[in-house]
Amino acid sequence: MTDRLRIIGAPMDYGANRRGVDMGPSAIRYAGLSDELEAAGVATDDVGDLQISRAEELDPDDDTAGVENAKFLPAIEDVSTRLADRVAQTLADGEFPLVVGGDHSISIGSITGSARDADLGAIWFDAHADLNTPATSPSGNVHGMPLGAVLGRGVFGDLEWAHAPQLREESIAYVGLRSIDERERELVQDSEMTAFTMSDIDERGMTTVVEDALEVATDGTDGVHVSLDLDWIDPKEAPGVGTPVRGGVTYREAHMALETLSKHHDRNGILRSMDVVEVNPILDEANETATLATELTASVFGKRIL
Ligand code: HAR
Ligand code: MN
Ligand code: MN
Ligand code: MN
Repeated sequence: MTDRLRIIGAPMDYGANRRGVDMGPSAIRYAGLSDELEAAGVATDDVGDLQISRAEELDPDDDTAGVENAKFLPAIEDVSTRLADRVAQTLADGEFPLVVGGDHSISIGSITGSARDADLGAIWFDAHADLNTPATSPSGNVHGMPLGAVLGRGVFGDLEWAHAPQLREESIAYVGLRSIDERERELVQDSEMTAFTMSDIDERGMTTVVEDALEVATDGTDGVHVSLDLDWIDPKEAPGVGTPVRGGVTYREAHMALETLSKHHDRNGILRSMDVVEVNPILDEANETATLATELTASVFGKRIL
């Protein structure tokens, strides 16, 4: 794979249920992301982090956006707008945007930027569906709402771009779903999205499921956004996440999945943008989760044994 990769740090934890994911970009860099990617043969530019105020400086209940039950929404709007511009600029410069988070609400900005000049598909590697809106969220945490946001379902107040869908439901596939709110189950079932749960992986095997997800995300699109939430992986192997859910994918399955993406990308250049989210080093032992995030990212971009 020949893309030049631009690493953009998004140390934001406004959308999470607890502090610590704002340290994700540091933890992932410390785990050796650039070196791993360079060793895989990919040229990387690390452009540092977006400027993001610490959560303590803000009021979580600020509702100047005119929306209730969405904590830190005005701040998340601001970061999303800036991140979208960064991602769109990266693509315009001919580089591949790799956004390192941060909680999963950063995907709102990554996807919006990546979809600006393209029809985008997405593969969502996650235990969770992240399809809530303020009207359905049991927590008010925006990391449970990024897909609701980019589908234009009214997560944001009067922010203009946030009312139009950034991509089509038919072009989105979940892989590894295993924790869903009751209201969200209906939202997923009533949508045109494709959901591969952990049971699908158990029954059909990871490679087949990822091939099918790629089919969904590439059909009629110009490229695919990969969103990798580390809580997709079993907490035994990825303990440093804010919302661990047992019964996740194994270390080997995770590598197999991302190597499958890599093989397809080598052939057809299908990938357009990626984010790596929800790494919380405070909850971790010896930076294990960030290290895994780094290895998996290198797998996507061509790391091979032989
Ligand atoms: N569905 C729950 C909520 O909306 C929990 C969301 C947890 N989200 C993440 N992202 N960690 O996948 O509050
Ligand atoms: Mn998520
Ligand atoms: Mn578009
Ligand atoms: Mn999750």
